[in-house]
This record gives sequence, C-alpha cells and structure tokens, in this order.
Amino acid sequence: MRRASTLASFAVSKTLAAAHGGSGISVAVQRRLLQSALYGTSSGNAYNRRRWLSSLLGPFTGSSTQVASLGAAGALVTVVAAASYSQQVYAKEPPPPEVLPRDVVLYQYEACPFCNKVKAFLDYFDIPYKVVEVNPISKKEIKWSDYKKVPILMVDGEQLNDSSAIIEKLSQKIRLKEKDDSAIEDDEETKWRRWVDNHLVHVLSPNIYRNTSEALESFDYITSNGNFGFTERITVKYAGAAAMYFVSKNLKKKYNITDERAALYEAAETWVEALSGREFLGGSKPNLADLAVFGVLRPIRYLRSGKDMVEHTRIGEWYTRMENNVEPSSRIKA
Ligand SMILES: N[C@@H](CCC(=O)N[C@@H](CS)C(=O)NCC(=O)O)C(=O)O
Repeated sequence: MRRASTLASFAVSKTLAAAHGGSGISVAVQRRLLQSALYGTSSGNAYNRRRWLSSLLGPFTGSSTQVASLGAAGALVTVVAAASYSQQVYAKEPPPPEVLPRDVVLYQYEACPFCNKVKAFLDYFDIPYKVVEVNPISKKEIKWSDYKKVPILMVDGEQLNDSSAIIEKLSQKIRLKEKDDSAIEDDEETKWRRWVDNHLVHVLSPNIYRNTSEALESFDYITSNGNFGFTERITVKYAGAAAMYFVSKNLKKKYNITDERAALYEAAETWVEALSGREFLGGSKPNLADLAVFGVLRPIRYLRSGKDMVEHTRIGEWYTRMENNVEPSSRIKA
C-alpha cells in the first residue's frame, strides 16, 4: 500500500512538474509542493502525511406577522395575520453582548471537517467571524504561525489551535461552561465529542475517496471551494483524487474498516441511537456534541456518500433540524 501511495504521489508529481514546466521550479521543489498539496506537510511522519487530504476533506423559518389596514364601508378594519411557514421554529443562542468576542478570524480550508466543526459552533452561537481561506500548498496565509494545521482561530488577537481546544476555549469565553473540567469529564456530551474526534472523522475519508468517481467528486468540491491557483486547481483535482483513492485504502486498514459504507451507516445509526428519541443530544436544543457531529458531516452531506448516508439511515431528520438551527451562517462576507 505504501508502494501504491508512493506511485500515486510520483504520478501526481509528474503532473505538477509538467504544469510548472518552464516556471523555474526544480523537480525536487515541485515534489515538495506536491507532498504539501497532498499530505499537508513536507516533513511530517507518514501518518501525518496521509492525514492531510483525508482531513481536507469542509431558512430560518420564523413566523411573519403582517399588519394590514383595510377600509370597508367607512370603517377601518385592522387585520393581524400571523403566518408560520414551518412546523418548527428554531432559535440560535447568541451570547450576551458583554462576552461576545469583537474580532474573530478563522484560518481554514473550506472542506476541512475540523474547520467545519468550529464554524458550526460560531454559526450556532451567532458569533460573527471573518474567514481566511488558506492555500494548502503554500500555506502562505499562516506563514506567521508555528502551528501549521487548520483550523486556527484568532479571537481578539489570541491564537487558538485545534478544533476541540478552540471550542473548549470559546465555550469558556462566552460562559457556556460554568462547570469545572472534572465534572464534565464523563458526561454524555464529552463522550460523544470524543467519539467524533476518535471515530467519526476516520470513517469519512475512506467513503469520499472510495472509488475513482467519488474521489473526483470530492476533489471537485475541494478545489472549487478552496484557495487554489488556476493550475493548482486542475492538477490537484485529478492528481489528488488519484492519490487519495490509494491512500484511503491504507486508512481503511489503519482504522480496521472493511466496508466503508457500512461503517458510515453504522456510525450514523449509532448517533441516532445516542439521541434516544430526543430532538438533539442536548434535548430541545443542540449541545456541543450535536454541533461536532453536524460540523464534520457538513462537508460530505451533499456528496454521494452523504446522500447515501441520509438515504440508508435514520440520521436525515436530525441533520435537517441541525441545518435549521445552525444556518444562516454568522460569517462576515469579505
Ligand atoms: N486535531 C486537529 C486536526 C486538524 C487537521 O488535521 N487539519 C488538517 C486539515 S482538515 C490540516 O491542517 N492538515 C495539514 C497538515 O497536517 O499539515 C483539529 O481538530 O483541529
């Protein structure tokens, strides 16, 4: 398998070399760029290298009240009509203004599940944030940072790294968490947040790259939504899809997955079971585990694998409830 991924990487580096032909970049540098493009690091260990692409892969219905004044036979009749366009009205949970951070900037890859986990949190708690889309090859947007992964969140000048740590810190900042750490260590929410990081995210890559057409679909999504130059977009799309097809086979072995779709469906059903008939794990409103599951599933939801998951499991209703709660985004458009 190592050989397969090396071959794929070699094939991709040839493609990049051709694409950069005449640009004055040496083959060795091109290959380093390629390593970064495909594995997110040029110097990390094999596990980290494999993780990059695997992890790259990221209406409010209120009631409207209308007041109409109508004149009839000399009399003024006022009609107040309340129209509800949906069965269920959801609400976000904005923090009190005194704890709302003033300047929040997310460094991210649009299709990265960890970044989407952070976005689900920011969106649900209605915390306005700017986004800097990082180029996964040059990473020039995070050159200033020692930590080279995304998400990175700058909160009023303070750098926060790692999706779970970011969410933990933000929860404290907006005073969501009053309990001390030992009290939450074993609670249901913590247990399922860990399940997302330790299990659910590992099931995603083998699914979205499981065959050539799904790998291409995924890379079309990644390259259309990410920060890539024109040539990078084309080369990364095809070369990346080819490489990740092989790498995902390795990931299956690493995480003991035999049938990736069965594993995805099983994870979705496990989550539905955890809900035990509740609207959300948090009861009538989402908690951090709901937001984490939703966040990492968001980039795959409308890919073939996500559609299959909704079609073949009972997760769809919960997912739609989450969409209704988390959207619209609080992202500040540049
Ligand atoms: N545990 C980290 C994982 C972050 C991570 O692996 N991010 C990927 C993108 S989805 C990354 O930046 N990879 C680049 C690299 O490994 O160099 C988190 O939860 O934020």
